Amino acid sequence: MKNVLVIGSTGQIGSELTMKLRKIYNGDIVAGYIPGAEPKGELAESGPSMVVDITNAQQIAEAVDRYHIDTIYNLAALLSAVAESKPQLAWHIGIDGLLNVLEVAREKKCAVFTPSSIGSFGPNAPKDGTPQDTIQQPRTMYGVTKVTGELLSNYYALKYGVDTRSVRFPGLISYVTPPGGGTTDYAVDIYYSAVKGELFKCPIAAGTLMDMMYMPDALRAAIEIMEAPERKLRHRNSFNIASMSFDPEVIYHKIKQYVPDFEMVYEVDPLRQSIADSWPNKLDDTCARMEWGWRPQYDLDAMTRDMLDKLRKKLL
Ligand code: AKB
Repeated sequence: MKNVLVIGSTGQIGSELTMKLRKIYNGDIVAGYIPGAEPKGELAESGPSMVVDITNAQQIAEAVDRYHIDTIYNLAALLSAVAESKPQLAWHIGIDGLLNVLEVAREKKCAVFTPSSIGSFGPNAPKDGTPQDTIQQPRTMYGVTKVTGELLSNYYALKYGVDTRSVRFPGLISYVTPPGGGTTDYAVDIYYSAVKGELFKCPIAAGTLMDMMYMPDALRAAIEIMEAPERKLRHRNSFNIASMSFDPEVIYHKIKQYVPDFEMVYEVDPLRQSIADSWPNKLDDTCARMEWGWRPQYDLDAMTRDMLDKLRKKLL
């Protein structure tokens, strides 16, 4: 049995992860949300939920006590482009919030998962085959909070024995809950345009490679890393994980194989482009493969077929 608190349960990852955790564990999987982002539908009906604002340590502690929580998934964050326009808020949620989670976890002996990102690197890291352990000098507030989060989580593991673990997520692609304010969001939006028969205006320039991943693989990674035997882990925060890397031309032509009339033009957004230019082209995920058996299941073709199929059912 496992009792899990998901903070940020109605966001892009949280909404799907909470449902998946409820399917595999028979304890209480608590959907933590902030007012204005209440769970709806199946997410609201299939298990407990309560207001848990990550910036409020008391609310986190109350949820942990009430449901005898043993694991916290901390998914509260601003995505990269939004974080650049609200850097103080990004820090407050990403780092002050994480400190609240870690303190509650220390006192109440919970394990903690806090995602990092490909955004935790920066222009000085090797761009191709970006190693697990390398220079992390991001120039975005998003990246700064991600590196700080990795270090802080490792500190709590070393100093207090808190079982903190995480992965560096690539851009995540899903047909369920849209992302908001990320640099990689174009790779989700492009499928919506293709299915709706609309011209897609791509905010990222041709030739810009970024790691991407289909949501089912990302959810599996978030669960498998927390279930991995601790003795096998040489790293904790955070593991590189990867499944595919492409630029807008590659995904456009892949979609066109299945939607021949689909058209795309470029309207590059300077903010998102500058962020993307500072990120890796492709991560090396050897350590995750060796230490806890990470293996992606979806490549670009399998993801594209599934996205188009699911979005047609959802939108048409
Ligand atoms: C973003 O684009 O901000 C995120 C990420 C890669 O961390 N999807």
